[in-house]
Order: sequence, then C-alpha cells, then structure tokens
Amino acid sequence: MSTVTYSIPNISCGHCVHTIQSEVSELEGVQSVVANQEAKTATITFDVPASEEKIKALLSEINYPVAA
Ligand SMILES: [Cu+2]
Repeated sequence: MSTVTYSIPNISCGHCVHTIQSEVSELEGVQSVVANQEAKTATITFDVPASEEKIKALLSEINYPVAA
C-alpha cells in the first residue's frame, strides 16, 4: 500500500474536489482519495493494480494534471 500526495494546481472549488475524489476512487486498487481545495492537493492511498502512472494519467484525462 502506498500513499502519495500530489499537487494539482487546477483545483479551484469544491466541485473540483468532488470530481477528483469520485473519479480517482473508481480506479481499481485505489483505497482512498482526499482532495484539499485550499492546499490544491490530493492524497491518494492505493495498491496494485493501481499505480502512480495510472493515477497521473487519469488525473490528466479529467483535466487535473499533477504539477511537474
Ligand atoms: Cu472547481
């Protein structure tokens, strides 16, 4: 099990937080997603078959790319 916090500059309101939490938690292997509007971060706990690569790809797809 891994927990990673990503910086996501596009988070601007509670809707963003909701979208990220609901979309990322659909990914198989993701245990929890906590997005923070003020910090513009998402803390994601996951295990295989999820991976950082898959999570970042999904976040880009839904227009919340992780900061480089
Ligand atoms: Cu928003």
